[in-house]
Amino acid sequence: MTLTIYGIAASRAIRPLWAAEELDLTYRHIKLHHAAPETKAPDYLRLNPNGTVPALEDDGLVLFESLAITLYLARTYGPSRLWPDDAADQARVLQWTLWAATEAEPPARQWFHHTAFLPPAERQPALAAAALQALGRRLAVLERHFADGRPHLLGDDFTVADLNLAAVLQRLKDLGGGDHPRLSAWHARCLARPAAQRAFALRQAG
Ligand SMILES: N[C@@H](CCC(=O)N[C@@H](CS)C(=O)NCC(=O)O)C(=O)O
Repeated sequence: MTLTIYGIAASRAIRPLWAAEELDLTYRHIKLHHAAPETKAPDYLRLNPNGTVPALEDDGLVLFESLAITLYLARTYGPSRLWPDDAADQARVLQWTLWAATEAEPPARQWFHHTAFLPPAERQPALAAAALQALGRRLAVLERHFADGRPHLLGDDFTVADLNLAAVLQRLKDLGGGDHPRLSAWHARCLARPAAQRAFALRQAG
């Protein structure tokens, strides 16, 4: 069966789409909108019981959780590319991916919800400000991490850890990234990759 990615590019499906582009994979893209009723219908809930996007099908394997999907694609199709060979580096990929999910994404999401996503009447500026403050501490950690001039999270090579964190911090400029030059340079470097450009261009294509 063809590798299939469910979810429009203007959703967290951008993460597996970007990984698939990095790995030059042939894949089927089902442009399922996250608000579409189909996401809550039995056929789709069999793939992702959460009723959210993305989901992935690959030769009998069904997966949800965007960052688990990118890790799977990197390990399966990218040894020595997105997925490092060395066990210590693999542990660092997991470290930064879990950090992206647990430290960076919750405040980034809270900020987005209370500045753009929720209807204006439901937005709480105090929660948006608290999210930015919480994020500031995390961004400072990253700025210090890049202080030695390393181009990517693990060192010289771009890995799926960079992809995961850069995608989670896709609104870095609005989140205070401008105060962190090395972090901003890393982020720009990741998003300038041809595969990232191809994946994000899918947002324009609908
Ligand atoms: N932790 C999940 C979150 C998935 C998620 O919440 N996706 C959003 C779109 S970006 C969604 O489908 N929302 C629809 C809903 O919650 O009903 C992941 O990373 O895959």
